[in-house]
Amino acid sequence: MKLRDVSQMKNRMRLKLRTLLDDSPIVIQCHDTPDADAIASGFALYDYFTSLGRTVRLVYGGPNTIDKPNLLLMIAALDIPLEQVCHEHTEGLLITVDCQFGAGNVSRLRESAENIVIIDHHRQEIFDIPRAEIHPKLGSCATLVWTLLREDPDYSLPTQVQTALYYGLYTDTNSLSEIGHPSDKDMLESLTPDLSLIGRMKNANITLNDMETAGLALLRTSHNLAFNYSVTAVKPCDPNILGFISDLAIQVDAVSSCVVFNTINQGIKFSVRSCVQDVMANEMAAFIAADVGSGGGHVTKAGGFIAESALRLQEPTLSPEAFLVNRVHKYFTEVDIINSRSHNLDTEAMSKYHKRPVTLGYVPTLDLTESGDEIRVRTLEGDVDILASENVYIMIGIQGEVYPIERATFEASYAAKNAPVTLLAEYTPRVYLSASEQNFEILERAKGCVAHSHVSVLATPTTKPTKVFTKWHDAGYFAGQPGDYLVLKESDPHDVYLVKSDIFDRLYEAC
Ligand SMILES: [Mn+2]
Repeated sequence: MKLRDVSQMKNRMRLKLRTLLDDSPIVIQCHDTPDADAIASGFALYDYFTSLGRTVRLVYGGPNTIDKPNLLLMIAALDIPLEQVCHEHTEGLLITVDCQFGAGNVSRLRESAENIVIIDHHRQEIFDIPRAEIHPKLGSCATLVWTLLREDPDYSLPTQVQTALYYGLYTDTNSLSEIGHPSDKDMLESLTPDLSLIGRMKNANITLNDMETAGLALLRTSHNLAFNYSVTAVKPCDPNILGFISDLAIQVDAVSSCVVFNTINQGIKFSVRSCVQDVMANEMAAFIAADVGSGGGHVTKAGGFIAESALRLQEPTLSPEAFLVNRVHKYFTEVDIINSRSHNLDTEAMSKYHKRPVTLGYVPTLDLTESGDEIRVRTLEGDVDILASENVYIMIGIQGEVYPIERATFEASYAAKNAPVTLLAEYTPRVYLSASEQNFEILERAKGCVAHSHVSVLATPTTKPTKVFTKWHDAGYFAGQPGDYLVLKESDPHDVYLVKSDIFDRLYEAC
């Protein structure tokens, strides 16, 4: 199971837009009651296919005609040829964006599921369509479309398309505050949108009704005294209100983490904020949405979406509101917390393993730039800034984790190995050099190496969600799901860490 999952997560797209050019006409469909992200994603693909001379339509279905002022402004100012259709039969290739053909939030424009492509960033709920590019960890579908477009070097994005994609990400991540995925940041830095139009759309987003809804929601916030968290249910309104309320709630003295949510578009949208070290907002958001949606973002600000259809399968009798409140409480009560400096783990019950000689990657910093220059490496876990010097190398772990290492330590611990470096990572770390304004995937310059000695460790699979505060990293913790391995070095029982279940066998073998 695991290897397949990992290959699905690779950030290289399986779908190539060039392979879709034989089908004509092309119909691109947004979800019903489209939002800025769906419109932006559809518009970018529309522009791409029309630039290659194809006949394309951009449509949405459902009874609701777009009436939000920011969306009307977006469509008019960027000249987006979006049409509303009803029960129409469409010929040719049908691409659903920001939604999945057959799901409840998108009108069916086709009897059979033939000749369909899905491009989406929500949790997968449709499994019978082979050409589906679904990446739930991305902040917006716009990011996914941008990644696909970037693979075609002959296409350059017009300013209108750049503006649309920027605004799609902006609105889907609570004004960019809940961005967590490195691809979202890559896109943000590469785009040059029309900022004056973005400014006008920002200020046409919330209605007077939304403002009143926010006021009512604040009155009904519930607070948990034992764990200092608050939960606020908001009536249906613009999702940006959730960010506004949670930014306010987290400033309250007695609130150290908070969740604000409402029901929209076939699911629950929620925002998470935290101001304490033992609750990372992005990890809490992922916990809340586990198995029923997707969540992520920053350490202090995050958000997510729960699909109602997935929820109904798991908890047929529970209201979405009750489900969310239960999950939040579970987050605080059902987690094992291990502090590596003062744990009392039963090492007798753990099994002994050796580290396998796995090829890791490394790059001497002077191979990238001049001494004294700043190197930024973008990883799934965040950006890592390293100062280039003769004595600093960069290590690249098998899951794409990146950290600096002193040259002397490297030479004492590893031997260079002439072998390709392959990562089991959803995102290949990317190097940004400010001095030369270049950026590229780190594997383009990485060399292989293998650890000298076979280190032996004690390990055991976890049975609960687990947070480990390691001795190496004071700023936060590492979080694991049940089944991930708790590992400690035999030579140093205070060196405790977690290894994901899907790569444990690759890295360790039983003694
Ligand atoms: Mn979206």
